[in-house]
Amino acid sequence: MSKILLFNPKSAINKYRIPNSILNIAASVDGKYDWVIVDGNCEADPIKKIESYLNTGEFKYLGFTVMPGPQLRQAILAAKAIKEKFPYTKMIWGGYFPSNQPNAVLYSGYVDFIINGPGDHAFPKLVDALEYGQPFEFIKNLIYKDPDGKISKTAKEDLIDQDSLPPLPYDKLNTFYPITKFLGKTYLGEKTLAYHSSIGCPFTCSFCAVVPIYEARWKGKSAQAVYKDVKYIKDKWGADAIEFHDNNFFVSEKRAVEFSNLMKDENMTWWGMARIDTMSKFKDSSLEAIRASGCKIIFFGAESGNNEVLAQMDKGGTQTGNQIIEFAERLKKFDIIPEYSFVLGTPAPTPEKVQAQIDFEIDFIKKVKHVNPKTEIIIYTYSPVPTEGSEMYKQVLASGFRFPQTLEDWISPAWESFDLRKNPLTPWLTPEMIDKIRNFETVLNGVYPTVTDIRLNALKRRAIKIVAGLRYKVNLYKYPYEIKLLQKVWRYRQPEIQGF
Ligand code: B12
Ligand code: SF4
Repeated sequence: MSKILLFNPKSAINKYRIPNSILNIAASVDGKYDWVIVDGNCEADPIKKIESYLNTGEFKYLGFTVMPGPQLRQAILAAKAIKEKFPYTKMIWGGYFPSNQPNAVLYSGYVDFIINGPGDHAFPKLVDALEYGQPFEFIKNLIYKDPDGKISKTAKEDLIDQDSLPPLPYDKLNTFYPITKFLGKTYLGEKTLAYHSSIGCPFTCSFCAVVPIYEARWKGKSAQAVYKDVKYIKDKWGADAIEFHDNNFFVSEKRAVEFSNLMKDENMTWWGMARIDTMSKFKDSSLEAIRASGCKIIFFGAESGNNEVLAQMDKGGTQTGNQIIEFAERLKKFDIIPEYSFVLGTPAPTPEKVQAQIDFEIDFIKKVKHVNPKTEIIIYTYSPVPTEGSEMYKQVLASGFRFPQTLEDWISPAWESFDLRKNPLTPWLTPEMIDKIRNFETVLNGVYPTVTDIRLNALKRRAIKIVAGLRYKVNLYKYPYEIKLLQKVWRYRQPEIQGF
């Protein structure tokens, strides 16, 4: 029986995380097929490592997980090199990038199949079909190129009951790379575990890459199952903190509270992502239980303080500008730090309106900081996501903006910056507008350096704060070279580029 090689192309600069995407895929074939994992984050030369496995002649199936940005770059380089040297291998890509950009991926000529969304059932079924020469066209969550060159997508599978999934093969991963290598030091703890407890999201924000794949669906593991996994890693490898990588960890108040109650004596610190409107409805007792269990900081996509822009983004739910401010204030009482991300630079009919909107958000962010100075602010420049059918998508196309067509285009330097949400290439944003956003961010980060940067000590924070404080008070953001210099010298961390 042929073997399977699973590859996690390099995605993190220095903080390794458990490669959950391919670990889930490994779990789906564990015990049935022999598999190995190559993690680009842990290998100096991952292509050489992959070749060393393929040279044995035992491997036929290659599974790559791919998200946009630098991970895509290594995925392309590796896929090209491997397919040229080992043309008989079947190259299968999964993850957000191929699911959302199937044409560019399949027309590249070196990817054979895409798993569209969850691969827990689709991947083993596809490998079985290829291994035994059976038809694959009826397997759900699949995208492939027909013999006539047309791209075909099969039906989407209902979201799988997450508790029915096989356990993650942590012990086997540990034979390739020590698990402790993935339990990094963060502001949450000395050994931070990355865990994914639910899939999808019930909302349909028009800028979000989760929407076309999950179509407003969400499924979570039970609190008990999550607790069991966390406890296993804690007891076996000493994890003392958790980053929940779910798109929306707090969809269910009941699950969040149940989990918190299970965790309360574990002495672990944790973090997760949520929506402001959902959590605003949580009872005080729930927020207390969540904090008491070690949840110190929660990430919220605030996006905008302007209700019209929230509607334009199809933020859904009931989120409003007032609610964003009130909730930041409410969380103070529970000693939970809100980490708010804003998206500046959304399209508007005239350049004046685009500029006015940016100025509005800057003022709004200052109001949030005023009611709760501990609020962490992350500023993104709006980068369109091809969510066909949404109002925002229509506006984006009408402005003349076009997405790249080939895989090579996606990794051109300009598009890489786009993926990192730094240089959006959008026609309605002038260089001056982008400068204003970035300069405000520099000054804001100077006045309120992020708590997530464990390299900045109190003295350095204070020095930067004094320099930036004056500018902040008088709204003078242009040319903040002195702050940039200090941040460069002390290597300021940027969560919006490096990921959380
Ligand atoms: C962890 C994570 C990271 C980590 C890297 C993780 C790693 N592998 O080392 C870090 C923090 C480094 C990171 C960075 C970035 N990330 Co990121 N990241 C995530 C996150 C939160 C979780 C991914 C994960 O582990 N999921 C757990 C697994 C179980 O789920 P999954 O990946 O969906 O896998 C399932 C299916 O997709 C499929 N599948 C996935 N891979 C494969 C492979 C094969 C072979 C098969 C068959 C199937 C398959 O099957 C799996 C099981 O069902 C996702 C959001 C999310 N919740 O998924 C964003 C996400 C993937 N990231 C995203 C982005 C944009 C980035 C950045 C480019 C930008 C940024 N500022 O965050 C940077 C890039 C920086 C860099 N240097 O590369 C976006 C992608 C959006 C898009 N347009 O496609 C996401 C969706 C977040 C978002 N909502 O915007 N990220
Ligand atoms: S709430 Fe968050 S994850 Fe859900 S659709 Fe909106 S942006 Fe995406």
